[in-house]
Amino acid sequence: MMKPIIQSFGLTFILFLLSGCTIAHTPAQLITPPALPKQDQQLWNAIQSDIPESAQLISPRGGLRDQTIFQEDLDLDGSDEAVIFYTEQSFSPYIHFAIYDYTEDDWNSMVHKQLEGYELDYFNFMPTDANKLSLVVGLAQGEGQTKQLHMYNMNQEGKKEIFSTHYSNILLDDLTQDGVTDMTIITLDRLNSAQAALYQWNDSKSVEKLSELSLDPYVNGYINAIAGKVSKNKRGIWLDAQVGAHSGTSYLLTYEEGHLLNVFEDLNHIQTTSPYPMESKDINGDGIIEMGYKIAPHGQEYAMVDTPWIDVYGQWDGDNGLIEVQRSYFQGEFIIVFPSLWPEDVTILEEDKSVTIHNQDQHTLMEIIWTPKERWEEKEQYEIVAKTTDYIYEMNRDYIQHKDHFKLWMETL
Ligand SMILES: [Ca+2]
Ligand SMILES: [Ca+2]
Repeated sequence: MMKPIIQSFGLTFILFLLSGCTIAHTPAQLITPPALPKQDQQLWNAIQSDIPESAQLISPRGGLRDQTIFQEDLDLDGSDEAVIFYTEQSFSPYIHFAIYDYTEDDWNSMVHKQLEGYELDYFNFMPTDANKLSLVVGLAQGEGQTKQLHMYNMNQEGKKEIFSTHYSNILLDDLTQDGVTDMTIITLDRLNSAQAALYQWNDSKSVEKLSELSLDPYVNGYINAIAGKVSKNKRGIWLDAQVGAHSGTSYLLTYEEGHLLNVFEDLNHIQTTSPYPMESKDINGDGIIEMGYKIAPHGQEYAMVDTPWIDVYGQWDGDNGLIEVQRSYFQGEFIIVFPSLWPEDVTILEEDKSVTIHNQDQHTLMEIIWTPKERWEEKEQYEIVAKTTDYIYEMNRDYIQHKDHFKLWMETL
């Protein structure tokens, strides 16, 4: 009985070290954990003595992911508070929540409560009243169930709920670009209604809805929602939905003159749909989020599963268009990012353990082959570009100048 507990604390302890709240360590230092600064060791002791032995700290699915202990000065009194969430699966499915306050040279439990949810879908801090931090907690009752957002302020009496709503996605950003964090809530009631609503803390000390926008409710669900820079000068949200049997569509939401705007809503000439859904992301590392869609190579419109799809990423031009920033081809374990000088109308020949890309004159632009490790032999015409657990990947030396355009998929994550 003791062993799993020790293991769970051990893992949590490492996550704690990695959480980077107030302590940062390089991986090399983690091999022999250094003594924690006194205040962090005290916090760890306070948590261990406060929560049940079988408790496991949990990290949220969205928001401040990959962390289990959240340290911030919530009330701006100059000393940190610490927030944790935990479950005790063997006793109850509910999530518990605790806040510790650093006073009189030690950590003291300030709030310790059971929450009305089984899964911690989202957690983040949002500056609200006089820049004090509110807690934004998203709880789910289980897969596919309604999710509920609770927003809390801390005061002497403990936590006070200042706002609550059901949601599909929560995005904290500064869409209005006034320097104040705002919150966009996406809600989808499939086949009935879908909305995006933008909220901001206002001078009369409450969460105010600045704008609301109707979205298409005929989608299966959102696979991804990401807020940030969406063009050189504009912040926004790319919302990626799955539609129909397998397709995807993406919406770009921005804030213009006091209103949320669905940028491409009436522009049928812009490709924001894809035969398979793709997640919007900053694909080229320029700090701006791009949306992705798949296209069939020139003349290769085969059955869905047989098509050697090309992934295209487009960046909003800030007006009515998308600027293509990257094309790539993905196969099993690797990605070929197309050099910008390649023509648009390439064809892709997929064979057993080889891929060849041609232009329309049948000139080869790249050739990749792969061989199971145990059968590999050196070949004069090919150069090894990557090795995985099972395969050795080689590129035809005639095209080796594009070596950097071949990437193992794992390395792009
Ligand atoms: Ca404080
Ligand atoms: Ca980008």
